[in-house]
Amino acid sequence: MYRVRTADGMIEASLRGKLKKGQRKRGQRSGDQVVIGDLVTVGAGSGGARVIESVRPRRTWLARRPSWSRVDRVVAANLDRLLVVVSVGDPPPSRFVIDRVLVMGESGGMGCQVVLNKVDLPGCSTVVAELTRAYRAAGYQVLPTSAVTGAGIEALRAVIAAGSSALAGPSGAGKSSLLNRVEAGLDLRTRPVGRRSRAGRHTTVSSRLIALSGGGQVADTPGFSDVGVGDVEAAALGGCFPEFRPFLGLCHFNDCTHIHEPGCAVAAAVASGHIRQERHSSYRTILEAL
Ligand SMILES: Nc1nc2c(ncn2[C@@H]2O[C@H](COP(=O)(O)OP(=O)(O)O)[C@@H](O)[C@H]2O)c(=O)[nH]1
Ligand SMILES: [Mg+2]
Ligand SMILES: [Zn+2]
Repeated sequence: MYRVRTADGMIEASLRGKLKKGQRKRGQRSGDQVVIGDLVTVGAGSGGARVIESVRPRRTWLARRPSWSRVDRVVAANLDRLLVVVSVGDPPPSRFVIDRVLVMGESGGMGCQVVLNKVDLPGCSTVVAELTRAYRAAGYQVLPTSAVTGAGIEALRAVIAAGSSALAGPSGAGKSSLLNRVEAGLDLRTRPVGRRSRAGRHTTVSSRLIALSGGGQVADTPGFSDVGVGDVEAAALGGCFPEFRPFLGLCHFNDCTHIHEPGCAVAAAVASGHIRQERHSSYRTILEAL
């Protein structure tokens, strides 16, 4: 059953049988999947039941690759932005993980921002300053926050007050804690880092789009921590790095992979400091995995 928001309030609807065979197009519906954020039309079925009759093509999508699968699953559709949340300590941040999740958001057409959480932790100021500099240079807004002291929460609330957002990032980064801080009474479950058993991780099975009292909607989808990059073609990967974009198309070879080719404008931009070495390393690692 799906809960559908209509002009007359929330209703419950099931999926019409013939809808269940979706086309296999990147980011679009496949199998029997209708996900949070999908725009649907609902009609009357037999006995007063409501039935989802059609699903609009998706404007954006958020896909993840479950660790046990080779196929991506879209977990949310039509969201405006992806907030990539990492903690600046406990667990320590990984540049590669940030880049990987950013690629996931970029490839799904969402606007992305970086949230650096747990800035209350002692001794983190160097890391905060470094990450802030690096991701601003890449073209992203960077927001330092603490769910403990409340630092940056007002700014975070303002960011998500318009449109719809999802928070993604490693387990333990503080995504649920941040949302609880943004919206009193939300009461999402939070768990201490290191007390996470595999068995307990996927106990929530439903996803929902939460309407916030200050405006905006946030996706609450379980199991976001195992994010793997999928749903991006190797040739499109460079475009998922905003600071690469001015140089794409300027390489000597049309099919340049921006790794080893002579006359590569991206490599030249790395050499001249316009693109940071670490970001290019992440690009290379992700490309190899693809
Ligand atoms: N020191 C500190 N701890 C935090 C902060 N935010 C979350 N935590 C703690 O980090 C752990 C993981 O938080 P949780 O919200 O469950 O992370 P999630 O897996 O990303 O949803 C919990 O023990 C939280 O209390 C923060 O800003 N500062
Ligand atoms: Mg959580
Ligand atoms: Zn190139």
